[in-house]
Amino acid sequence: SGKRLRVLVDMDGVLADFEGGFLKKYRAKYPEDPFISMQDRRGFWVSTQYGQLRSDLCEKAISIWESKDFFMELEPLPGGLEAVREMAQMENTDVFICTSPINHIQHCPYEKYAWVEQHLGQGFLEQVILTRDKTVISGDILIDDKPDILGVVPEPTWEHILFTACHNKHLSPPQKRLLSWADDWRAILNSRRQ
Ligand code: DGP
Repeated sequence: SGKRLRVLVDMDGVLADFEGGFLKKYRAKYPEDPFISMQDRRGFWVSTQYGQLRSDLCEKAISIWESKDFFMELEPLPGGLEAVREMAQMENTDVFICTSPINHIQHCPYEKYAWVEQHLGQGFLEQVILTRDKTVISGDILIDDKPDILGVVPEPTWEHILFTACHNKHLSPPQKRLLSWADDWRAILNSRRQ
């Protein structure tokens, strides 16, 4: 086995509980307004589904993740931090956290780095990639909960493994799935080693 394996791991919905953090803060800020339970979530874009529920709720949803401390205070998803730490220790394996910041730049990019430093340590900052286009990043595997990952490169080098989330669990995707971090992620990595 000669070559190193490069694993790209998404952050929101894979390592950090974006959906749970959103719902908690949305309900606290707008207690009189309707909300969408995790069970009823459909589609990647939270603001799109809230806008369909009632048109004014689109911008109310956006106000939540544009707020200071939203990204910093996201809870880690079960098993995710342990998995990336284990990957980082594996022989012939390089792991990077590959995440798209929102376009409201005041807090999100800083807080994503701060979250990684807090939960994985300062050394792990070397492994962070912020990009709005994941297709230009080369790797063997990308573990991500977004069903359609598109960009300027038509055939990215990575195989997309769809990480199961409340918004994608009803789909029949073309990709292999990782159901959670309790699922066999080690076998998925080994299947891409040569
Ligand atoms: P990524 O998970 O790396 O593909 O990043 C996508 C980001 O977008 C993540 O922080 C979640 C966030 N997001 C979720 N729903 C919406 C939405 O409706 N609008 C915007 N602008 N961002 C959203």
